[in-house]
Amino acid sequence: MKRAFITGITGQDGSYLAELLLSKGYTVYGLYRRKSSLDFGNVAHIAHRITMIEGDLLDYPSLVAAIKESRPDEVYNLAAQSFVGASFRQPVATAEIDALGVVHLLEAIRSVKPDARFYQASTSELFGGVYDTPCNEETPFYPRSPYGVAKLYAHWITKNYRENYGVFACAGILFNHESERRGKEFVTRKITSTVAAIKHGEAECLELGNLSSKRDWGHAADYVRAMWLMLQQERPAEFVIATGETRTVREFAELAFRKAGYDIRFEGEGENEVGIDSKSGKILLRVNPAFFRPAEVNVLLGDSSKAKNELGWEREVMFSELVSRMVSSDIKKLG
Ligand code: NAP
Ligand code: F7E
Repeated sequence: MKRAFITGITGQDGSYLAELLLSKGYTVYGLYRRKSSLDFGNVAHIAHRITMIEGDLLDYPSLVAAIKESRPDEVYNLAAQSFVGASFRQPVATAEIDALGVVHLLEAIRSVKPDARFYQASTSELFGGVYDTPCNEETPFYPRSPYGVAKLYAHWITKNYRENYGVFACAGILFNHESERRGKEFVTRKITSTVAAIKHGEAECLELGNLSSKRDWGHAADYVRAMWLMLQQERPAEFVIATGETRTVREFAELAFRKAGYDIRFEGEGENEVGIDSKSGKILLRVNPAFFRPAEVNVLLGDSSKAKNELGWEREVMFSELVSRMVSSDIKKLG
């Protein structure tokens, strides 16, 4: 029976990956952070099937102890300060966790279990300001946020440990992936949870920043399958994982409202743009400049041909179904 150690197990991807590995018969270990109120986040429902180990990416001794205890065949490093917006306000913490945290973990692996296979959660934010889309494994990087810059270090140190020390280290360059478990500060879940609140009469209006920003959005359950596939290959490598389609924030919001039974039309431009309910004439969506970023990544679109050819990876959840599932789940939760 294979053993896997997942950091970031309480987050969105960690929970889907834990479910996938349990279904494949793995013994699963997960790293959780000490908090004032103990909760296992997105894995609370399966925590009894996982050995949860307390630790922190910032704390090397706790990682050494975790690797000693779990003796993993596979390590998935999903832990991160993952919100781009917060990285502008907390650049140092973001760098410490997302960049240095990774070298702590790689060192712990190298000294305790050097034959463990390692997956690093790289990101399409590495491409950032690149306008030559779709991006693939050969596209040059140009990160546009402290988050992207920290992840760039993590990406290269992962490759470096492979080349210098022979660690079986892979990096998945994943484009945005969302789900019913997505944190509520990310734009998709902010939209679906607010649409649900409006539907239940608990909110009046959704406030967003840049509506014209474009993202390549898939479902997290499909993307964790790609992580696992990468570690089953003969040789470690980098892979882009994406849907190959891109939509604006405006399109996501329009569809989410439609799934909840509202037909909204957009009027105005820039900071004055609003989304109006065609039936009642009420303003359901407003632009609030407070949600704009100091530096924006305007468009992301990925080409995952390599993953299709070499891993046999395909996404199963289409954009419309992703939005439906998130909206229904949020409406149900409030109900
Ligand atoms: P998420 O829901 O924000 O989960 C992040 C996880 O990291 C949480 O379990 C969090 O624990 C943990 N964590 C944060 N700081 C830590 C620290 N210092 N030590 C140990 N654990 C720590 O993120 P996600 O969406 O699942 O993303 C998973 C990974 O993929 C992240 O590395 C993210 O940057 C990367 N990524 C995500 C996407 C995407 O679209 N979702 C795309 C590309 C790459 P708490 O529960 O205690 O906060
Ligand atoms: O923003 C715009 C915002 O915060 C998407 C993380 O998982 O994917 C994620 O990063 C877009 C941006 O995700 C609001 O300006 C407009 O252009 O949902 P987001 P992200 O920044 O793309 C990458 C691949 C990761 O690696 C990250 O970990 O939406 N936007 N109005 C808004 N964004 C937010 N959050 N809130 C708004 O009100």
